[in-house]
Amino acid sequence: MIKSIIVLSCLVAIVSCEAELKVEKLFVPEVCANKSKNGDMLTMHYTGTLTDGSKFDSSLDRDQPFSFQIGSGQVIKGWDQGLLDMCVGEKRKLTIPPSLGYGDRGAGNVIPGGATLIFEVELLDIGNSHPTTNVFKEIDENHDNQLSREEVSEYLKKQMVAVEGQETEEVKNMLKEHDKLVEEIFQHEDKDKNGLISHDEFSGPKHDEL
Ligand SMILES: [Ca+2]
Ligand SMILES: [Ca+2]
Repeated sequence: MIKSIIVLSCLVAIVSCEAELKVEKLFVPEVCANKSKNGDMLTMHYTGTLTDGSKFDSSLDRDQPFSFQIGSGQVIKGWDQGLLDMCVGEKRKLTIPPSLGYGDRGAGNVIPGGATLIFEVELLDIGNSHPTTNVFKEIDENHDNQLSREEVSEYLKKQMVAVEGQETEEVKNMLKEHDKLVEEIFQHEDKDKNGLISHDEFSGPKHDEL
């Protein structure tokens, strides 16, 4: 009787041990003013592999970072738990048991059921939880409730760099086309053609609460 209880508790221990998420810090930047917490919008690069080393997905191959809100169930549990308290620029290796990944079902035809997932991730940016609220206010540097060409231009440049994180061909082309883009925006938004986009004219998100 006692023997079987010990065996049972050992089994439980093995199961819970296997179900543990492993987080290895591969790189931690010296300067870290802000650490990720639940509700933050995180922008990451990641590469996911199975335990046999085969790669099933990587944002690097697409050259397109991935953004999501942490702690809201948008991603697998292993990510929600394993990417907390992380600095911008930090790199981690997550070893995620199936219970915190895609479970017994797997995902698509790339992740078999019961797979342990290994992710190498880099945190590129931590944003606030409502990145789309009041873009007008964000663009309006001098708070005069009008958007000038300079303000729109600066904002677009910031967005491009923030999204890509680095100067890719795409960003270079966009920067080249940048003046044209600003003109297009003004043609569309500056209804009375006075060279400024007023709060009423602006068609993007401009309210504090959606
Ligand atoms: Ca302004
Ligand atoms: Ca106007």
